[in-house]
Amino acid sequence: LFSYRDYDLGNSKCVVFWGTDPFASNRQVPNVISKLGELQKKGILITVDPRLSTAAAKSKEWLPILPGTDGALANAIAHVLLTEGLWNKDFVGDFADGKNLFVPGKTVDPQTFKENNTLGLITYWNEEAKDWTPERAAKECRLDAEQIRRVAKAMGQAAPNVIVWMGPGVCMNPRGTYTAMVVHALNGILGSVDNVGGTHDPVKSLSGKYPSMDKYIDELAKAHGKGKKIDGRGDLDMPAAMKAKLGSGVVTNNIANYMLENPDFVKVMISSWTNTPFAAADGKRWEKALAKVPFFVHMVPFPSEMTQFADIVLPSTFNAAEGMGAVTGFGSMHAWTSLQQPTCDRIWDVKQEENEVTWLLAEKLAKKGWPTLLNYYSTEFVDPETGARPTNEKEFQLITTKIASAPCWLRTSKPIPGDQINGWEDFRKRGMHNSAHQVYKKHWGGKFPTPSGKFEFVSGDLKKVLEAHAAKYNTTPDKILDACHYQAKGIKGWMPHYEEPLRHGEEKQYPFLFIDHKSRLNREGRSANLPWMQEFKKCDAGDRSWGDVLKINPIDAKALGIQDNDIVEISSPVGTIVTEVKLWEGVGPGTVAKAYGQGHWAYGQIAAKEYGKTPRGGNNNEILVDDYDRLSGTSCRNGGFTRVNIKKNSQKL
Ligand SMILES: Nc1nc2c(c(=O)[nH]1)N[C@H]1C(S)=C(S)[C@@H](COP(=O)(O)OP(=O)(O)OC[C@H]3O[C@@H](n4cnc5c(=O)[nH]c(N)nc54)[C@H](O)[C@@H]3O)O[C@H]1N2
Ligand SMILES: Nc1nc2c(c(=O)[nH]1)N[C@H]1C(S)=C(S)[C@@H](COP(=O)(O)OP(=O)(O)OC[C@H]3O[C@@H](n4cnc5c(=O)[nH]c(N)nc54)[C@H](O)[C@@H]3O)O[C@H]1N2
Ligand SMILES: [Mo]
Repeated sequence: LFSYRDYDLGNSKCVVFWGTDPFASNRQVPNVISKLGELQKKGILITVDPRLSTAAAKSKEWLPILPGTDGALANAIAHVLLTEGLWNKDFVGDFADGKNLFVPGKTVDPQTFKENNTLGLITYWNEEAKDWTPERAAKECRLDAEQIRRVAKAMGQAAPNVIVWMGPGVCMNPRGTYTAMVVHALNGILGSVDNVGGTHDPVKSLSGKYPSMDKYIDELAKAHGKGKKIDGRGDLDMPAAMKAKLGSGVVTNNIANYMLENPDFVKVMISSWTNTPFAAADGKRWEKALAKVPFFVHMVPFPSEMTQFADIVLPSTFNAAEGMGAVTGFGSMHAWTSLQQPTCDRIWDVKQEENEVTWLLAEKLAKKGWPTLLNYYSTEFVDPETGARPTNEKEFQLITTKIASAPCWLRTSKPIPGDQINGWEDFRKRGMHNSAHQVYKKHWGGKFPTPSGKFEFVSGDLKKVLEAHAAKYNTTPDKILDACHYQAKGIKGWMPHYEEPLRHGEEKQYPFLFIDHKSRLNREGRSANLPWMQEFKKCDAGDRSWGDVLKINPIDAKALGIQDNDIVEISSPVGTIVTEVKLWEGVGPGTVAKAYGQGHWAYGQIAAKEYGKTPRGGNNNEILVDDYDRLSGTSCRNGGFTRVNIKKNSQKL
């Protein structure tokens, strides 16, 4: 659940884009665009998004859901699939005598149903889905019951060649774990898990392991390595149980909170490729926290907001053109390892942070009388091809890259799965290794990575995690759930169910739900300093070039006396930004949407109107509240978890 999945788009008859817009963001935009024509011809596209996204514009059905209510819709779709007998019998199983006993509002005796690859379907029906009629969900989600029924039937008819593509719009909110479970449960009911034209646990890419550093770590470091982490993971109110392991999720945005509460704790901080004051929700906290760090080193190719707080800037390679390393990824039913290699000579004296700066730091430490790190690097790291050991940062960069990619190109007695590559020089020329094609039904027949080996509607791992966490704090799973702001009690704590959305801000004071979305031509918080990005900003549906607009429904605009191009203040419980307005029917009344990416105050001459002073547009992260889905440790940005107030402003931008 807690990772990206892969999708067999080429064989699908129905794709549901749910809280994701892969024609504009996500991992393989050109690939998804290239499949659009075929998908429209062969099947049906459905989008669940409170905003008219690119996917919504290209889909046959758009369900403009009220933010954060996705769990109710998923329950209703499950309800229709089960009552209409549209579940996939092959994957799920069937009633012993073949007669469908799923009747709205009626419980089913578990003895009467024989499950194949799933566990707990009847519990999910009895505890949850039986009461979620399309009419009930339509009210909760502000949708049309007939549309819900129609969409559910279309999904059921295409099963098992269906994809329910669940994205951050579903899960990146304070109760996202359970919403994610209900939405993904549909893939189970439809039998699309691991199936042709369905959704997949991605293939693993080939990568090599760095040598163990165990021998080089002294007792003190070992003990401290196991100590409390300042991001709060593993705390009572932050299980952060990624991959069902307690305290394994990294809760980056929460670090600022610890730093503010313990201002003398962090003495030295070194950071690469980050811009938390801009990119993290309620980023102002980061500005305050960073200002107090006695010694902060930022390793970046150009200055950003975060760099304004640095004591030293170590100019780094611009990795796409100057760096070297092995990068892994997946998509289109394959995984790959690609070799990032320099495409030009370095103009300035810059270093790659991970495999050059680390070596140079080790050398300096050795000169000061601490040789351990350098010993580790120069003894244990061996070129898998030549057997050479590194003697400087350049050689270290090459050898670490070769170790990390060796399984792709190093010929041994065992065959290499996927692309056949003959040694390092061949790999260097090709630049990448592709895995073999994904295997279908790889977890069917008891091989799911769950305690039962089945696709679990009632999760054994989540139960274990909650019980272990409760035991650690001498309390009960119910109390843990409460401390983490979930509504679940008892068995609901480890099964898919609907939770009312948690929203920050009083409705009276902040009447609008804020919808944050990515910008087509952005890379996260970067890109805003490119003139062409500004020139083509209008590629984001509803947006304007060189601008930053708040998109508001004309009905709301009229009530507020707001017209197109007016300037408004958008306020939330944590901050206020000022932008232009666009009247747009791509958002429903009571909700407003704005792309993330503008509002830089220190990011070059173009991104900011006046460097260091006046931003161009407003940064969404100045109004988004800092909160988490605490079971996973995920930070929130979707689901309408932040309420805002809109006020007309007489100033001109
Ligand atoms: N409101 C809102 N906030 C979001 C998101 C959203 O959708 N909405 N998306 C979130 C997501 S998914 C992510 S992943 C995070 C990303 O957040 P961050 O990881 O903080 O990423 P960026 O904002 O892109 O900032 C990266 C910084 O690295 C530097 N940099 C650029 N290229 C290089 C390079 O080649 N080498 C080095 N060393 N440095 C470089 C630049 O100074 C740049 O400012 O943002 C999150 N923030
Ligand atoms: N163009 C572009 N592509 C990118 C990036 C980028 O910055 N720009 N960043 C890359 C990175 S680091 C990441 S993590 C991926 C992320 O890519 P995805 O995983 O696809 O996620 P997002 O683009 O954040 O999409 C979130 C969607 O959820 C919708 N949404 C908001 N609230 C709700 C809700 O309550 N319910 C529903 N159903 N939907 C809701 C938003 O309108 C938006 O369409 O993209 C990557 N690709
Ligand atoms: Mo991301």
